[in-house]
Amino acid sequence: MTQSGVTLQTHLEGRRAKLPAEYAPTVAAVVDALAGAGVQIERELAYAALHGRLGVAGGNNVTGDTVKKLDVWGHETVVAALRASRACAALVSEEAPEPVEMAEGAGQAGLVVCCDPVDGSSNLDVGGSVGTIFSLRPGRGRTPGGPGALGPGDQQLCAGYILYGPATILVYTAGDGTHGFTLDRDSGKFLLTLPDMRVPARGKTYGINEGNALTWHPGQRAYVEHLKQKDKASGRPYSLRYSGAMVADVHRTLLDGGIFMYPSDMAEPAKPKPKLRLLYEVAPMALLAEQAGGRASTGTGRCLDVVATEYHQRAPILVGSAEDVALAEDFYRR
Ligand code: FBP
Repeated sequence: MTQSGVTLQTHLEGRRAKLPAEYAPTVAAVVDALAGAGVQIERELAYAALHGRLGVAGGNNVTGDTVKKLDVWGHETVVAALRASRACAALVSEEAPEPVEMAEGAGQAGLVVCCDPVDGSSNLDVGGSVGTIFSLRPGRGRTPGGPGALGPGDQQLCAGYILYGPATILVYTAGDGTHGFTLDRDSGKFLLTLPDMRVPARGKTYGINEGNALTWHPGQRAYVEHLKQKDKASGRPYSLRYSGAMVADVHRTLLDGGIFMYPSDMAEPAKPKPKLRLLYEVAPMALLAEQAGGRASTGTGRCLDVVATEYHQRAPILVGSAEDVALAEDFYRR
């Protein structure tokens, strides 16, 4: 990890040529706004207990999760930052049942942002790592802007996450590789420390909630059993690493290799039940992984080929090292 002195803003400027000309300025403005929201969120995480902002807000969100006070606060912070950017036409957020339309950014170059303001909420009250996940799609000047979020994952212009751990790290792609920045808490600036991240072809760790094993597809179960078998040549057994926050688990996987998996609940084989949300969890992580030379699969196909038809649609994901994900898919086919 090197400290290059290159700021996120300068780096975004350098990506302009890779983006459709009309959207380059708004992509830079929105990522900058989300970075600003991230600085506020990372600060509030440190003070949440002192501000009485731990614990539940009461009620569930549209996907049935218990909503934490910081989920609501995080959502409102993201909404305010995106409105102020005047570059966002609509926001699809985990914490809002319908898209939040934003007249401020409804111009031709306005973007539709999909966001999980606080990912890993179950870690909030226990001091674990959490994150923010975002994805940017062209708004095409439509009003309402929300429907611009729907469609396959390849329509994403940009995707990223902010990891709130010992350090605060922002990782993004604008279709030209995946790059990581560390927050300099003194200046409040994100500085390039992980240029052009490359996922190792194969890893030594796997991440999955083993507690769900009885509901997995038989191929999924056989693959995880395979990872536990002793075989020096293939580096097995792999070690289990699972933090409870997708951002933290995917970040480790992009750096060290290996595979993170949240497969569908197949208790009713005819009605697979995935957990993670396509627009603001699965699709952005899939784009980041592919842009870093990795792979992201549903088990039976490419995550980025999954077409979103609903805002809070769910999808399975196996993401990480290309060879590990390919082998997992092979087990699904057997
Ligand atoms: P939210 O916290 O945003 O709802 O995210 C879902 C999530 O917490 C992921 O970050 C994580 O990978 C997964 O759910 C953990 O699920 P489980 O508790 O079922 O293992």
